[in-house]
Amino acid sequence: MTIYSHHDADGIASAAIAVFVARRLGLKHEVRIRNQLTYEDVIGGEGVYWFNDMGSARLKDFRGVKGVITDHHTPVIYETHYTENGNNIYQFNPHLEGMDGSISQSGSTTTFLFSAHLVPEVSAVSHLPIVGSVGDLHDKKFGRLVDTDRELMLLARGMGLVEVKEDIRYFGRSSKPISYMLRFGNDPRIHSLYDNPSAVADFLSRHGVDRRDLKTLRWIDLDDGKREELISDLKGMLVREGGDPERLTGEVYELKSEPKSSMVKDMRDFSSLVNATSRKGKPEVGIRLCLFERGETMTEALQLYNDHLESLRKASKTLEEAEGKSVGNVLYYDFGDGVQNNITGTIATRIITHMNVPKTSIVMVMANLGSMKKISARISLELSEKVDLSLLFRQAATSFGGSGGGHRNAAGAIVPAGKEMEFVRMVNELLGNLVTA
Ligand SMILES: [Mn+2]
Repeated sequence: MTIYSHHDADGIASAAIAVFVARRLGLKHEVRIRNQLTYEDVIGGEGVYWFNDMGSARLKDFRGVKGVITDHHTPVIYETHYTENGNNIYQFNPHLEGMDGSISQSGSTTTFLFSAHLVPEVSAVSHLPIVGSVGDLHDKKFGRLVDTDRELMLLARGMGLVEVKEDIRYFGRSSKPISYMLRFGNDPRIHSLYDNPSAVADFLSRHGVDRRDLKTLRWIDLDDGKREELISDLKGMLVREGGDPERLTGEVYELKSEPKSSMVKDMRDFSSLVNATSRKGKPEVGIRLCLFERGETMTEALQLYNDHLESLRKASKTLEEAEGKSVGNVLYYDFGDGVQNNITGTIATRIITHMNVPKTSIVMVMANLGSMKKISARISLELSEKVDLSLLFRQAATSFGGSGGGHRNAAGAIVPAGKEMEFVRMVNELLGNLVTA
């Protein structure tokens, strides 16, 4: 069996579930992790294929493939059994059930649901859908996982794999010092602390944190009482600034098997570690982490994580110097060869999260990919209520001989190099038609 999967945390968690299933069934298997499926990838050969967290957007390009797609990206064909063009494919996707795959059911949740029918013992890795769901930010809108993602989270809790807590939802509870967490915590943003290290230091020493511990003390090192004290002060600040204090706290998930000292005790931290292994070209390390390997695997993963952070730091430097250009409601950055072409999505997320982009804009980040241009885009949750970015991207990209798709609020495309400006103009026009319609 050939297992294909997407290159982010959701894809790696899905691949790990598929590997678990293949091992249980005694199937020989090979794993291929992709940023985007190539035309060769979707031409079937000998044996069975299993596409995870990808495939649905490309079903029309499949030829002679036997196998299964477990995905949550917007499909091009709404059929569970697809037999055209010599294919024999079973497609499982929440969109076929009338659910929104961008919030209710991640790729790894879909892979897990399918797997549970084949191999019930897969519940031994029921923490993995959480890794994928939080990796895809499915807990962002409501401050907790919902719908099918939630059902599997409750299963993992029942299996004793994870613990669910009500706590602060800023990123880095176990991987970053509190000083970093509060400095860059952004949802909701506390203006008097945001990107203001001395204000953060004052805040923490007011609460009895020794200045010498500022660079090391993590949120999960604090006892419950201290955490509550900080949260109530932070909420007070939000109230005074006219922010939304309710958004500060919500559900967080912890891996029970990790010691408290672990930097990936918090599952969003775990998910970003898994993501980093893949972005740095070693997804097999992430898959092994997902399947409970530690020791040298963890050491290697942490090294890859540091390398990944370094790439992101370089990218944000490039970003600081770069100037976004606008065409109508599209704000785009073309980095050419200046950034790794598999982190354009990460950069686009960063721009829409941390820079003051109008809620009506589409943010696009471009990088070179051989003779093609890789384009990642994000829109605000508000705009995604009105517009499905995955459809815009697919329509525009295919009209230039490229491919595109994704989710309502996050999408990507690959178009022939030189066509990117026409692509930008077309997306802006399609957006205009939809918003004014
Ligand atoms: Mn996904």
